[in-house]
Amino acid sequence: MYIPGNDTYTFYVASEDGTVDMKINRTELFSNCIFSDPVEANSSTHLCKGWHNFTIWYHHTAGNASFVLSWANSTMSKQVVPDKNMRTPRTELATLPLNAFFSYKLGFGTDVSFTDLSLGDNITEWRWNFGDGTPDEICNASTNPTCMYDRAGVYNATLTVVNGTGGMSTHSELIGVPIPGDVNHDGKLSAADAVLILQMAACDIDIDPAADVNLDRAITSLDALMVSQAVMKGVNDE
Ligand SMILES: [Ca+2]
Ligand SMILES: [Ca+2]
Repeated sequence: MYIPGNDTYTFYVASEDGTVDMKINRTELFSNCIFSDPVEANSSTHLCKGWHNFTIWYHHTAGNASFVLSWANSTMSKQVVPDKNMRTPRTELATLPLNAFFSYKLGFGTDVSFTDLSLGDNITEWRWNFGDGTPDEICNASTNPTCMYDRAGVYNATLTVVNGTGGMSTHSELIGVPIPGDVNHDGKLSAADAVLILQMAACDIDIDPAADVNLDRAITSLDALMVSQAVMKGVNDE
């Protein structure tokens, strides 16, 4: 499901007789929620803008099958989740086709954290390749790994998922890992980077994890000093 912006979202499920189980990013939002009459239940969670793995089971027991999923956030009043926010059309949700997918986030230093967002029934293997020449990381459960790259660069990371019936799906993304300290992202260290890091350290705003040069997970004047020293050394070497 595509979430249009960072916010707290309330999901509403309205159903007739039946049981509903719903997960977002593998976290239960509704767990075996039982409806004995046409009723509505709701649950809230904070979500960031982007694609999220969304799974819903609806077991219908008696009467006319009906199921409606709605949502609301701080700026949007309750409405049915539009089809354009669904990767798979509603009518095809009975069997989930195998679809490898992940998101990633740049962290401190050269850390990149990955989030598995693959969809599909009966996935038996998740095979991560971080594109840096290290062997594939093979898991038999969904994981959200972190890769610490040796150096800055562009890496082609790939996730392959395999299901119990021999199906396979692959998703790749090019990941630009910045040079630690290169906070203006121009591919080199300069005095401008040191100034920006000092501003981050002083004001604690617009924090860029690439500013953490000494990898202590904090942005301080020491990081700016290290960038300055690297720049000075570059000048002296020339
Ligand atoms: Ca720079
Ligand atoms: Ca630091």
